[in-house]
Amino acid sequence: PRVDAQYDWVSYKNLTEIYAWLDEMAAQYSSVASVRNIGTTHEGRPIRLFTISKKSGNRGIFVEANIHAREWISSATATYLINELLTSQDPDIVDIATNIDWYIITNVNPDGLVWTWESNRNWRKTRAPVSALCFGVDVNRNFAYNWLTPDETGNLGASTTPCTDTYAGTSPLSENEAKAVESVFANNIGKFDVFLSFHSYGHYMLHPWGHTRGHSVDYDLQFAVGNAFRAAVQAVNGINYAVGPSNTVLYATSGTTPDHAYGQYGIKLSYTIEMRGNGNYGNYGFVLPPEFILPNAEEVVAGLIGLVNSARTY
Ligand code: ING
Ligand code: ZN
Repeated sequence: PRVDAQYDWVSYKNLTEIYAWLDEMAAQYSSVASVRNIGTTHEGRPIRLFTISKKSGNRGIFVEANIHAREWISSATATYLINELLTSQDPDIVDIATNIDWYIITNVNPDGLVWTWESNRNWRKTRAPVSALCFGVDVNRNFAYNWLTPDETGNLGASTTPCTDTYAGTSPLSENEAKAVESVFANNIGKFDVFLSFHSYGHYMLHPWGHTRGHSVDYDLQFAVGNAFRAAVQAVNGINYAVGPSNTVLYATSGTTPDHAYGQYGIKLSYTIEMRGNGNYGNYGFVLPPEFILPNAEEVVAGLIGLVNSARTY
């Protein structure tokens, strides 16, 4: 069900529309939901955290989305998830909404999102000036745990060159967007059992590590729960995600949110979800047509139910 007849998952929404809708949902469901500012971008926009808590004593899941500006499906799916958690009568969704506290940042990178709407649809980073002629830090290379650390093959998985798309910034957590996400971790020590970073594209369910090819201590657990997500996604529309450690399944990275969530804060079930498309059929990559928002969001929410029910067995 929809509270706001003007807001749907048929078209992509801009930042103003998303933020207005978050306000509306927090007001409508004020006994269980709230939205607040957790930081301010270089261009002065708020970074906002939406929380849902229906029962005291719950453990939590922390979701962040659209850290990369052009990955519009990630925030569209995050708002869909919020809507389902607050309005669905489906017993599986009522279960995860009632028995888990949800902390959701739908838009880690508001400046970047506005830039993709107004100037360059393919923009990834923030919009802070970083050198003569260049803008933007890759917030997903700016986190502290093993920041700019090469893997066994010497791959940094990030860049020290300001003008590149994976520029890591001048120091760990140098960017306001990263500081805002960090505040959610730091203010909620021991709260989260699951951390999810929503991205596109490619149909991947990635767990640590990114900064090393070595297996994490919790590899078997991470893979098993990731595989439950994969199976539950596939059951909806047949999309089959690849599951595994991000370094070997996708590519080397350092300073990402899931490595930080796991390495710095001990959240074992930390994942990057690379949603639709796959750059193959129809060549849809970051510019995913809006008719795929709903099928993507539905299968990801089903995947999260599978993930939660798997995690509960460990
Ligand atoms: N991909 C992610 C990126 O930041 C990733 C992949 C993230 C791998 C986190 C490992 C850890 O490059 C996209 N599409 O952004
Ligand atoms: Zn991304």
